[in-house]
Amino acid sequence: MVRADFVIKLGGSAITNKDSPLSPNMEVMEQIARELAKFDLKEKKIVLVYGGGSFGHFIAKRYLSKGAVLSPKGCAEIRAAMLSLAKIITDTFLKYDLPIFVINPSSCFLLKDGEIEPNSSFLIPIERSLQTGLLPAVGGDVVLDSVNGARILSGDRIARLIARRLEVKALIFGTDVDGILTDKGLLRRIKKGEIKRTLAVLGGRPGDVTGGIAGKLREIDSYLSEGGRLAIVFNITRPGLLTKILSGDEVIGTYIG
Ligand code: IP8
Repeated sequence: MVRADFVIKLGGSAITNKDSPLSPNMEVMEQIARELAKFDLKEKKIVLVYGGGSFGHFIAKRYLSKGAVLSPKGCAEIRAAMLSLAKIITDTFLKYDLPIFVINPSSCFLLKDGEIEPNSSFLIPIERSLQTGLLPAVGGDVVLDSVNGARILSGDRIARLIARRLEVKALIFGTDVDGILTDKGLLRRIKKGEIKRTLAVLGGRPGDVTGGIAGKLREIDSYLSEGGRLAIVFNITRPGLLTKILSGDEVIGTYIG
């Protein structure tokens, strides 16, 4: 069985400029690459998942109808936007000698009315790439659905599924905010049984087709119910925090589990 140490979700709000269509946040991407490059990936097994940000969400908004992407042209355009983002991430990480290896999500997952079809996830390429010393990366994307044609599969869901399968030490969500924020401020710790109560007091972010922070927390809830150990939500745009987490240190953020 293949195990990994961490699944890190690179939030679209961190690695792109969310208010500016098709605009990568190069400063943050470079900083993340610099921090990851400090680690020996043969020893620390990491899977990256990236969100759509101003690439995927910007295009998907035009084509979504009740959660489905009905137009073939829409599917192709969303894919194209996510491929552009994948290329930018790849080129940036390669500058730091990171052996990033982007894997196509629609070859790993199939949906049935928005849910992953039982026994249809094909994660062997991710496992093999880890064994080969690569840094596998999968993005949220448009994925084929046997009922609706195609739907958006969020990076948060992908991150949860991969983290469970590889039994990671922590499922890490790098965002552009300090963690789970309510009107009372930052929640430093959420116990497994408190997630539903927290969800009731959360607001959403406009322009996100996959549920924003509440969607993230729902995935974390499922992840922990399925036996996952720990999820961390933190601000990956703050230099040094990713390095600390990967080194086993605690940082400002929300620890859930
Ligand atoms: O940003 C959604 O992934 P997320 C990707 O992780 C698209 O929710 C294509 C909108």
